[in-house]
Amino acid sequence: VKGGSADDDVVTLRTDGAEASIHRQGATVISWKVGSRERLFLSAANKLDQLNGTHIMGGVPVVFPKFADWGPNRPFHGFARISRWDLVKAEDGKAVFELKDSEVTRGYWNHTFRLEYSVTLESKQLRSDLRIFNTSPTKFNFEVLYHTFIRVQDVRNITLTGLQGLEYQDKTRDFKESTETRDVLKIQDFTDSIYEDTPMVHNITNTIDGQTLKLTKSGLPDLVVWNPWSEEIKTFSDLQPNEWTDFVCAEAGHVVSQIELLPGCDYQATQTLSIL
Ligand code: TA6
Repeated sequence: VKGGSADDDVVTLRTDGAEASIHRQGATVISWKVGSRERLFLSAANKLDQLNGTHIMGGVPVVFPKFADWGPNRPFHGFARISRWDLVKAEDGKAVFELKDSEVTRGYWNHTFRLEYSVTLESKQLRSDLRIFNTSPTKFNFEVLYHTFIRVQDVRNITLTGLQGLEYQDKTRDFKESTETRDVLKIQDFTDSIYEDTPMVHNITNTIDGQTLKLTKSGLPDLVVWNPWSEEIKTFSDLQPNEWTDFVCAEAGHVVSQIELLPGCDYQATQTLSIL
């Protein structure tokens, strides 16, 4: 790979003092370094060499075609993040992956589709572009989300902006609908909120070395904010109990309502993470 390296599982991109690695399992970005500091959280509980079809806990998992619970015998957060994607190309700071329907996916969701996912690395920016093609003769509905684990030095010291006045479902209180009154959000307890129709840009301050991470999204109207805090984290076998202070999930998605895609049409979901 010009400007990087690739082995069977992981593609690494390097440019202008930045580096990103993407695992073919789920086309999951598992590392993004700016100024030689890691900006994404990856749980130490992961065993990347023996995933056996389980999802990677951390980085930027791609959630498709369903966010959260999908009913019995269907993988939580959809099948994209537990599928092995094909590497189409990787050069000059950009890696392109593809996932098409298979008998496995059709077993969960009986539609034909093609996903084309590109990850582009610039000196202080990481861009994720997902294009969803409906290659079937009938329309289908889906949800899509980037389950981004932002690495932070202490989740109690960050702020998140752009949510004041928005409706949100509070999953920690049985999906209770509320209106956000805070213009600057601090995470001070178990948080699992689904904000509807949020602005294109959200700033997460004081992540690493006091730096702000700017999240820009298009085709992804909603934002999920999640941190399990000290008790709930113990219910996750793929997280270590002390890791709750090391990350906040700011998840750009289209999850409050479904997207209907007509035959032959495609949908684009883009997220850009940049270090200010
Ligand atoms: O996006 C937030 C969430 O839905 C939480 O409710 C929690 O389930 C989290 O995702 C982790 O899910 P995972 O399947 O990655 O363990």
